[in-house]
Amino acid sequence: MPMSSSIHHLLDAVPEGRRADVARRYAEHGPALRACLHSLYGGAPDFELWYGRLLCAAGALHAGRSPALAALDTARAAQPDWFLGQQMLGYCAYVDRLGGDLRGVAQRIAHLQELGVRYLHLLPFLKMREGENDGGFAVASFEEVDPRLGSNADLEALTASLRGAGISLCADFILNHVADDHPWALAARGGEQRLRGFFHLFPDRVLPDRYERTLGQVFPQAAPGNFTALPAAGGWAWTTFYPYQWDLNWSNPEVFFEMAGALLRLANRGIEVFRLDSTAFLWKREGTNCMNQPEAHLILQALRALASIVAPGVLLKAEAIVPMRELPAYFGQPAQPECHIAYHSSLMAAAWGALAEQDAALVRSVVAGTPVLPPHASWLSYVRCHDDIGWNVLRAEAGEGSGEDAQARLAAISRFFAGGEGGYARGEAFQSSDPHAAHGTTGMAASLVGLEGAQGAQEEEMAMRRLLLLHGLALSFGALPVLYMGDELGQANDYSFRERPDRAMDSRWLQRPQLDEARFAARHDRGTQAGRVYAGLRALVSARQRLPELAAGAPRTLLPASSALLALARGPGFLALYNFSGEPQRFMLEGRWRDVLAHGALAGEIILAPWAMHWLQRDHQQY
Ligand code: OTU
Repeated sequence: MPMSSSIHHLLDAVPEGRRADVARRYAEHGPALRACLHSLYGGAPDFELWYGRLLCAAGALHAGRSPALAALDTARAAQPDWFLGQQMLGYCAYVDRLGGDLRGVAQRIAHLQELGVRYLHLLPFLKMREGENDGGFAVASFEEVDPRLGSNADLEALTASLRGAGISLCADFILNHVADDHPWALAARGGEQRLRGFFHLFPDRVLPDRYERTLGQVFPQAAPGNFTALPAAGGWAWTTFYPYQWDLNWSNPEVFFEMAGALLRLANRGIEVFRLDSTAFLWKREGTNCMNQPEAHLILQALRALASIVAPGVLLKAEAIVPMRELPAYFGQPAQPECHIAYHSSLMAAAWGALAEQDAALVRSVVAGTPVLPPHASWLSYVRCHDDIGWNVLRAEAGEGSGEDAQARLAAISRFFAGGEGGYARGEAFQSSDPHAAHGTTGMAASLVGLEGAQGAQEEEMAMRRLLLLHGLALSFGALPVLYMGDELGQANDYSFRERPDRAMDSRWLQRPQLDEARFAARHDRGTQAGRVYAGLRALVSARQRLPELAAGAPRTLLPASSALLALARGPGFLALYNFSGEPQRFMLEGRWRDVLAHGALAGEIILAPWAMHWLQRDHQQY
């Protein structure tokens, strides 16, 4: 279809004053949009009609953008680097645990500002499945906020207040699956053909068994296998995660149409960043693990192109917990961009691994192998999140050099964090009772670094150093760093999930506590553990804000150092040193440096205390 005839579909509903802008954006991103969608769905006989319908809907969705959001679109388009600066800092929390509900979250804005937060990721808050719902990752409606957490009006009020405070709201967009009580799943169960086509449903085990030969398992204990029997409806549904999370069939253009609309309607409520959940799993192909398929990337590129036309202020973030070599694809190509941001889960896992091994080798290998990103894109760095630390992303790095079997090496790390080897950690092995397998580790950061179990001031000091070391790396790596709620106060594991039958089988609940009000109230009191953690973290955040070398795009280099030590330079003017071991480490500085945290001048050989870190800025003063 020639451009001229498609553009009138798009512009029809767009108000006069915004048409030129939208037309210009379509000229820029329309070709990629069409090309991706044509590769995915061009075989359908009514493709042209469908594409026209999609553009009509897109125009109407753009028309639905408020003046404030349209202004944001313009501002972001003029400054596409807005999220890459060293002032950018994220914070991630569950709505109920941070503030009870969305209105309560608005009451926490001052706290977020005190921390320097500019980006708030609220874990799923859309209407969720009744009963078990994987912490909201089983969505029953993309169109309404869960009534327990508030209303759509509350969401719009919250995004407006956050925007006023300079904080962008990030929300999960769970696009791989819906809850089994989502109206689409209910209709499919009831036999409605159109909706059956939204899912991967099978009459018997023939195809499921063939797929299973090459599929992995995300929750091998709590939800083994990838297919769920539907006794009433007959047959089987593809359910990669829990049995009540039905995978959507993205090879159906109607799924794309509905999901793209859902995303853009949420954007019109003021959500600025979408965490695209489980992006790796969107496309199925027999004989593969059904992850990272080329078509999954085409879907994401099409969503990006559509958002760039309709709501260019919006950012897309890939949550693909996959080996590092698979990650660059999630950023796309300069001519066909995909996501703006992607989780660097290899860096996160490697930092924990290095701590367990008291050797920086794993993290060095990840830093060295981290590809340079296209412009206007960023990694997301983090210490902990609501999920487990998945060890399998590190298989390639763990197999390097050591001569040891990668699996055995990762399993040893996993055992360490489960409290083995007489160590300080108080975590658990996730979804694995086999001591030789490494799946994941759960637990709050404070518990994993030994703060929970620390006896006396000396042990607490060492645990605190380990906690700040990990935060220091996340903050200095060159990424959008995201703090996990409770970590700023050194909150420990929450063991109460064991008493709840709907949660007991999933130890990720260990790291999902309520915000501890007592610790929160004591955050400015350095006489308390919470106060000491908070002060240490804030010192790192405020130092970072003053260091343009720590922006996401600035170059990073590894300097030679002893094996336990990570020496990470950011350009010629900044050097971060991290001692991952309990033994002092020597390092030879070239030239004169200033310690930006301890405020002293340094030169020549320095000795890093156990688990100590330094942030150094080159001293240009002449002596
Ligand atoms: C994501 O996670 C979410 O972050 C989890 O909280 C959800 O349970 C899951 O999707 C289903 O919606 O596969 O690519 O190993 O790292 O489940 C990302 C556990 C995922 C998570 C994994 C994950």
